[in-house]
Amino acid sequence: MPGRRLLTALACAAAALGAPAAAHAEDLFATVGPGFTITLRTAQGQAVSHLDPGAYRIVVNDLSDLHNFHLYGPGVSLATDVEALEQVTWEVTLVEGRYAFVCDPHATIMKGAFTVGNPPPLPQRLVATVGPANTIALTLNGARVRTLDAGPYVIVVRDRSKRHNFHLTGPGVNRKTAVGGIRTVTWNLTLGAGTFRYVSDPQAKRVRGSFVVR
Ligand SMILES: [Cu+2]
Repeated sequence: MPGRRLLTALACAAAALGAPAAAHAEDLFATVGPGFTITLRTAQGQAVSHLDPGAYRIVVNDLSDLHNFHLYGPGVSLATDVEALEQVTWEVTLVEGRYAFVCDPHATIMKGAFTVGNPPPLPQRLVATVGPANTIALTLNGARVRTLDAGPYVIVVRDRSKRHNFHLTGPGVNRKTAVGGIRTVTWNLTLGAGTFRYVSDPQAKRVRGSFVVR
């Protein structure tokens, strides 16, 4: 019976297509409430901070009518209702990148995040200051920058003197604020290997600094 054979072949093909995802789907457990807590854990009870890309089944327990569980990231945006208590199961495919989960009404305090695969590093935040006296500095977490790893950076430039500017030069980089103004600006830069120098142009011999990117 050709018809029967065709059906069997289709069934086998469907099973073969479905099998890899089913075989690798890992269960994760999301819980929000009843208090101001939100968690995503593995079957072993460990908080999720990093996962391999792939298929996951997430069992969500929303135990409060004040909170919800909202998961978002590349290709995923799923949320339970705030006003309802519910248990739902989400089938998701997580790809390389950064994912986060929050309770939407309390997103500043009820939140978590994890990486999948090996996403590129997030930019580090540097603070550049010049003035109000004859001072200039570039800092990372409050410490003066001497060396940096090559990569993406966000530089918040606080130009606090009309007599000065902040002028950064190095391989492929030449950015400056204007003399005569007081302002804060943000630069998004990718710093490659080499020596970088920063000065206040009106007093470039005295108000200056440098660092090395490796
Ligand atoms: Cu909440």
